[in-house]
Parts: sequence; C-alpha cells; structure tokens
Amino acid sequence: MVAGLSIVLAACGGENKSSDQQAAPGQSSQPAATATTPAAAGATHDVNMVLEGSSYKYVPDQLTIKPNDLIRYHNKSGGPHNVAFWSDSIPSGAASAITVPDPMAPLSSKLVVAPDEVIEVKFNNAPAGEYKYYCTPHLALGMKAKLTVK
Ligand SMILES: [Cu+2]
Repeated sequence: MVAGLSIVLAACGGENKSSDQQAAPGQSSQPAATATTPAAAGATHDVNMVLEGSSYKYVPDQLTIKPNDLIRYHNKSGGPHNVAFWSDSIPSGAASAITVPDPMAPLSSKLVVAPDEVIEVKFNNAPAGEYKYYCTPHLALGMKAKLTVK
C-alpha cells in the first residue's frame, strides 16, 4: 500500500520535473552573454592552422583571451599540426590551467591530420600573462604564436 503510493508520487514528481527542466534552459540562455558574471563559462575563439605559400602559420598568431576561454584550432592546410606550449613561456602556475586533447607530452596536443580536424585547448582560471606556443612538426619553419590572457 505504502509502496504503491510512493510509486504514484514518484511518477507525478517525474512529470513536474521534466516541465521544470524544459523551462530552465530558456531562462538561463538569455543572460549568458554578459561578460561581467564571475566564473562564467568562457568565450570560444577560432584559430586556423594553415600553409600559405611556403609559410606555416596560426591565423591569427596573436590573440587575447579571458581566463576561462576555449580556443578551437582548425586544421585548414599543410598538416599535420598541433598546439604545444613552451613550459617556460607561460606564466608560473599556468600549466595546470591548460587542457590539451590527447597530449603527446605535457602541454603538447595530439597531431591533427584530417581536413578541418579541430584541437580544442581549454583554459581554466588561467593566470594573466603571455602564453607562447608552437606546432611541433613546423617549429623549425617558424610556426608559432602567442596568446595573452587578461
Ligand atoms: Cu604545423
């Protein structure tokens, strides 16, 4: 008797819950663009990895971001490319604030080969300062760039 009642209540609760969940995303998506909210999810930036003529480069090669932003590096031409940070060219304490996908080494992402394949580099409370990085296969050819976190 008691068990049957609780099942009914649970079923009612489930219906109410699903209607709440439908309402919530609509309410929260509108103010998400405000930049003043502390600890909010960061913005997303796009950087292309290209071969132009005989030059391998990141475009843009300088970018200013906020401490919790995400950068999507797109393999446009001339791959394989990757994103690797010099451990001595980032602010102190910054290494743990950077997440690279499938790292080959600390702070060094996997290589992307397929057209338009993306490397997502995530920053989590990254300290302010300059972050210099390079492409491992093309470092000798000058493929390097800089981020500024502020
Ligand atoms: Cu490269």
